Amino acid sequence: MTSQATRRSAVVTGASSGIGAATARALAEAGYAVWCAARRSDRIEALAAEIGGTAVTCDVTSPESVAELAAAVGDSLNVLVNNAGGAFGLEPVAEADPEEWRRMFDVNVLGLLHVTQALLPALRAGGDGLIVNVGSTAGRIAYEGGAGYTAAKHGTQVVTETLRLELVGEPIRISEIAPGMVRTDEFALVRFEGDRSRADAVYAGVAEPLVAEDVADAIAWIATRPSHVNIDELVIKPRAQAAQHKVHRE
Ligand code: 8X3
Repeated sequence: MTSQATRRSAVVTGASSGIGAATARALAEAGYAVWCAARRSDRIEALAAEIGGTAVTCDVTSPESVAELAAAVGDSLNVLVNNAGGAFGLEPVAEADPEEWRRMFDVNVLGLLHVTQALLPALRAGGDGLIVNVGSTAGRIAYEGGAGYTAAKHGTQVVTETLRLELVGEPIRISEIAPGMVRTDEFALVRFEGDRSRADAVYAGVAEPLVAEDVADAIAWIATRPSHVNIDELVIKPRAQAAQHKVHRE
């Protein structure tokens, strides 16, 4: 067992549920000391206790809150998983609520910016850094009703590419993982403001959507490649999803 002092460290945002919680578990399993960051303290405290990590209550949309995360993490960090994000609403452009778009840009793009800016010094100091941004297939395509979310996730994608250009020559790898259909407890439920039947309809008839653990496993794989290997982007979908609109339903 590696001692705490020499263990590689990771921060996972949005660690209170879904892909974030599963990623925190997968990285702990891979030997990382994991900082579990999210707004819901009770959930991340339980998770941190389970995996031997540390909980830090953090709202990525608040620079002050993110500064507290950076202060807790300290001088050195190896892996940052910018996972906090989400979709709100599915209205066509003609009827979309600008406030929902603002919230989506806030969490999926500006949140990523705040956390990345705050933790870059520690990633540099760690000497072998990795940033994994959790994007989406929604950052590759367009679909009806999705413009606010797809615009935000295209933002995640382009910020990732830009960062890779800007940091070349530094000991920091930059990756994006872009999941398609992943059945988590909250993603669709949050999108439809708790409407269970609309949320369930997203996955109706799909025998095996991805689950959070599938994505977490891929993130842990990215993190455990040798330091000179940068996985630029990894698109991951269930076998039943050939393309955004081409989903096999039984
Ligand atoms: C989630 C994928 O298809 O709901 O990031 O936009 S989708």
